[in-house]
Amino acid sequence: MHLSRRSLLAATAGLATSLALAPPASRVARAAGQKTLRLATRVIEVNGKPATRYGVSQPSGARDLILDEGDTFDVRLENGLDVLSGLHWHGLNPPWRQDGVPYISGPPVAPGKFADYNFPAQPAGTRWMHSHFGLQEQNLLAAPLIVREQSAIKSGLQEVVILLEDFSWTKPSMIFEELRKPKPMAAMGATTGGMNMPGMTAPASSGMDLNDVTYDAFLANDRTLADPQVFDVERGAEVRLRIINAAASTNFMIDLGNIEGTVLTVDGNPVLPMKVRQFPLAIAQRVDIAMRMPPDGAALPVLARAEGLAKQTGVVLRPRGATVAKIPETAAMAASALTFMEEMKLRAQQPLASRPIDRSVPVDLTGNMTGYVWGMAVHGMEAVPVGVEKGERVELVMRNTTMMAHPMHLHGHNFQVTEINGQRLAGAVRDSVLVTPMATVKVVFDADNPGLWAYHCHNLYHMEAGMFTTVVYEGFA
Ligand SMILES: [Cu+2]
Repeated sequence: MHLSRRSLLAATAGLATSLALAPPASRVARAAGQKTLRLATRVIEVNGKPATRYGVSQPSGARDLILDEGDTFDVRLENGLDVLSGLHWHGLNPPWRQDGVPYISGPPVAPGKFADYNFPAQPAGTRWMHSHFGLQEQNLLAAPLIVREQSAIKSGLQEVVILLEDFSWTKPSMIFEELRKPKPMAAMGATTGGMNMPGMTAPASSGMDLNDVTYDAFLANDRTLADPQVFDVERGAEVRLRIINAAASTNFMIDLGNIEGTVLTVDGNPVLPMKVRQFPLAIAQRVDIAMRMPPDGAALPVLARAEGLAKQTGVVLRPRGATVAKIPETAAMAASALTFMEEMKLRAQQPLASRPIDRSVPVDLTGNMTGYVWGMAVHGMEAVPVGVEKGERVELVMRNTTMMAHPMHLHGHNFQVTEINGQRLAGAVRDSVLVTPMATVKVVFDADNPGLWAYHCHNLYHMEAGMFTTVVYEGFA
């Protein structure tokens, strides 16, 4: 673990370990109405070969945890793995002790033990859950967590949940080790151990670096386009897609082909309807898109292309009787780099109340590929937390000083995007925003959930290499 993160954790370790989240295991009965999630290994098939990976499922075998708006999040998490683990409820705003981040909100869950969670399942929308322990997320320990909006329930639309992931046959620890090996400038651009060096996937002149890791496959609901999931839908019906980017370090471009869909929410939060055929989905982000099946009854693919690459994954929507054509895993053209074009157009349907900013915090995103060292400098200082007081309107001014894009995620709060590269906007309410190379993005949030919250880059390897800090309320440090 990176030094800055370790020193940060040292400051809070005493607090975190003294407050056990769950009572002693095996002596406590399961409460009525409680749902059980179990972490265990599972075998999936990737391009004809079996892969043993982590996973989460319910006693029914279901992967997706689906609740209704207004429900209580009443969950027992059992760790059936032989390693310390846990799940974070990404996009929900629980009390901080139930956020599922080891050593920040509480201890990890030991093998054979469990932890109980009980809080209002809010805000409603497309959320997800994933391990926040080490590199387990790259081991596919992630799943959809949907709190269906009353409006979605009433609409009666069929819902199609798509979880996107990046897959490698190489162990996550090996991928990270390879990334951290010193890279002499002369070797830049040469392929080393399956890693992409700067310049490999972006025009040489831009100096931008899109992908650190070369993946073996991209998955949609654990499957590749060699054998995609096929959803049965009604001819001409309107369908609500809930798409989740659960990849460890891949941004995607969602591609609806010739069909125009309507963006309903981003990161689970309603936006003014926006018509799209393509939509960028950075790591950890979600988008809900309503799309109508064509009257001719043809099957439709919903595709996701990895940023900077022609490789794609996806699912198929199939009306009764339609034939499903084979979809190539490589598109005709590479997806371009994600930009702010769509983000600039998004408008929150429920913007934050208008009020002055009480605290503006400069957060520089720092690092370089040569040493694979990443960081967050708060008020110009590395390895210090963002201090806030309850009741404040807080602005985070994220300035990316690097040539990579960083999907920045704040726990326990949803923020509103208010400025991109100097241009003011009443942008989307989100929990994860992509800050492209050398860009500055401002977001605001209301400090209404006291505690100690993770605030980090959601590129798993950037986070592991130090791009991680906390938001700490007065009285909680
Ligand atoms: Cu990053």
